[in-house]
Amino acid sequence: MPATPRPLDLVPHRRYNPLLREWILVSPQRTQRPWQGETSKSAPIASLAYDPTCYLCPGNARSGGVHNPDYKSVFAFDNDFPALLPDEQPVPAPSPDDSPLLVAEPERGICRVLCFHPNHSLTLARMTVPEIATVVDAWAFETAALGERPFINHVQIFENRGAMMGASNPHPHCQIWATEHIPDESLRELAAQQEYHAEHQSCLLCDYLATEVTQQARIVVENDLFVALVPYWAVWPFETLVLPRRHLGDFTALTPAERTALAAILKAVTTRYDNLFQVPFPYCLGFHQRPTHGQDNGCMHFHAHFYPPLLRSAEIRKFMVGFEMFAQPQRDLTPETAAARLRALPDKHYAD
Ligand code: H2U
Ligand code: ZN
Repeated sequence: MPATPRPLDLVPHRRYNPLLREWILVSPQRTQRPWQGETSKSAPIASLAYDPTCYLCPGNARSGGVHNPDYKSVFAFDNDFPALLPDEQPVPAPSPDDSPLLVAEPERGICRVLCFHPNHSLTLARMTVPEIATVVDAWAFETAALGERPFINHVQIFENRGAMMGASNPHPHCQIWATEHIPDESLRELAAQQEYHAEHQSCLLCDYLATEVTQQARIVVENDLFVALVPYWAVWPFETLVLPRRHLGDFTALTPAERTALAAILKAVTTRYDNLFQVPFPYCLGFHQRPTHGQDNGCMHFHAHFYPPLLRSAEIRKFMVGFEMFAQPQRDLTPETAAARLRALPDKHYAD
């Protein structure tokens, strides 16, 4: 006789990620022991508003010698060490004896850096909503300006926050890489959304959001225009997905009210992250937008992913090793538990 099914928070199971079309293994029985909340000490918040040695602070010389202006809000510049160049860099044609398995092709692009604020010690969590809204405006401006370039097809905006995530500098900033080709991760999400639309005549993320808003179990924080949730298929322990309630494709489509609402959600999520272990929480934040020349036929639902590595304290992080490297992602903490813990945290930053 088949055993009576037990709830998903008790049994090992796998969950499907319909955006990337891959599975994730969830092993909640490994967290059955009561949470003893390893007490990490509160980390000091950086207090230096201006660092004379910082490459990104107003007025300072960058490593290539160029001086930053004495900027008062946001400041964007072409990366001095760009991963891509805007001019065609021809690659050698294959020779007759080359294997068809050795494939290379040229790739053009433009890399930019955007400083969020002149104050070296701030983070998104500790900026005001109007200040973050100015950053959202800059993301929209950069997306539009880069997207107008005929050879640019995709604009990837991302923030590496914290040394643990490889940020080279604590000054609040992000990177923008605009590329000729749509990168694989975006392409996979786009293909999934296009195929879902063809099959259901509706948007994958609109349908998903409706389910999450009904169930509430994985919602972290919501306002009138945006929702932040731990996705059903989250890989990172406290991963979140930020979705506009309205179906729209990129930063440029956001109304002024949506820009403010996005700023408020980003502040609410990053504040809860910092409050979780009472440390400046490391993460990678990335936005997925539609390709710049409308190659998505309107199927792409703009969104942001937060991928934070911390698991149990300021020091104990999740590593993507072993089974994750060789087989598939795995987690112990259920997305529902992660969402409940984030949801229960105060809106007020622990350092304020
Ligand atoms: P990360 O912290 O995510 O590494 O971003 C910082 C970027 O700033 C990095 O790509 C660039 C680096 O190339 N940079 C400059 O363009 N000029 C500088 O003087 C320092 C850093
Ligand atoms: Zn600085």
